[in-house]
Amino acid sequence: MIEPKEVYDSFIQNGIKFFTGVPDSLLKDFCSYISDNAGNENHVISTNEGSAIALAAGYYLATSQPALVYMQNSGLGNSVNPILSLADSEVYGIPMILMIGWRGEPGKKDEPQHVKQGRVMLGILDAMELPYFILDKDSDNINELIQNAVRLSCEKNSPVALIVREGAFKKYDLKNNDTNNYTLSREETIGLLIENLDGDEIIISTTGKASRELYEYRERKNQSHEKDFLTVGSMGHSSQIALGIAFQKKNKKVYVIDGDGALLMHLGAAAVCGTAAPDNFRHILINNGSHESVGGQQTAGFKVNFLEMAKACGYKSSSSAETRDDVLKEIGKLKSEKGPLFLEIKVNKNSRSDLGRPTASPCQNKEIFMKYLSD
Ligand SMILES: Cc1ncc(C[n+]2csc(CCOP(=O)(O)OP(=O)(O)O)c2C)c(N)n1
Repeated sequence: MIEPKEVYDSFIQNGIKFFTGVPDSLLKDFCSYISDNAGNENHVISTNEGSAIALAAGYYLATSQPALVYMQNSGLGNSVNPILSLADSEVYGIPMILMIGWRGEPGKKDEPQHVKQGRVMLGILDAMELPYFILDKDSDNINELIQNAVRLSCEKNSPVALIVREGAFKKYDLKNNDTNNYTLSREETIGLLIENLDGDEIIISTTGKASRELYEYRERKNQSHEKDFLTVGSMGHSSQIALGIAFQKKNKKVYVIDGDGALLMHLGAAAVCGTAAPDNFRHILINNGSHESVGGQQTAGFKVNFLEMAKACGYKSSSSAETRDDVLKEIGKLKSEKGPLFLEIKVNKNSRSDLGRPTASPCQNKEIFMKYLSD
């Protein structure tokens, strides 16, 4: 396995001194090493992989140095437009290295949302005419490989990808793992919400552990999953899935359980919710200030004033909760007031290490969900 330090040092030696991207569980150890060592000026955790490409482009324009953009392969889609219409050698020709975590590699067991993504990824890179190198736990020529990737990127004035296989990096524990003192965890909050709502609400939950926790809650309570849509992939899009339903099912309250990383990834969606959503729409942001599901890397979640943001976007009301009592009080309002409503619940970064995953497939989830909606 490769030491994150070795890869980081090699990037520095080869002239890559600026790092940005969206964290990935498969690249967790490397992302953590960057977080601890690059310094705030040289490392920006971006909200969206496409924004990270643009940030790397700006860095190059100012310094003539390529930057590194890291992402999970799920994020490749977000980055295709700025790769092809900004960085591509036939447009502005901006060199940069893309480090892409290979979820769903053929032959390896992974969650449904990663399987096709993993199978078609190299084909997508080929179609984009993007050169790539592969890094895995047996790679022993790291410096040479990185040197070649950087050289090629600079020669071709084009992004070049380093595809990282699962298990390539040795473990590295984030040292600057900022904790917070909020009393509730995300899982407790989800339980509290579901337990205290009327029980017939539609719930659209965000990508990562929130959906897994909602699924486990229903299992534990022996409840059906028919009212829940788990956004297992498609990070940042839960609110628009919910909105599409809310327009059509005005007799049902529709709740989005969102994450700060996910909301920030496609923040523009909030403007559509606030200005267009019908009064049955409720947006719950569970804010832990981090991408907890993939390693706890910081987001701008605790620096952004989401209440003002929601107001400015046109939500009828926006409020904040931190404690069990606050949440219970706010649930009362969610039940009685007209939406679109926005509630931010600030939580700690705790989660269970034995958290399970949905045993039903996404298609099974969809079928029972659609049946419930149509009844
Ligand atoms: C487009 C895309 N980029 C990255 C990921 C990897 N990913 C899965 S969950 C997650 C973190 C989500 O953070 P947040 O919404 O704050 O929720 P939390 O995990 O903190 O509950 C990330 C980055 C992804 N699934 N899709």
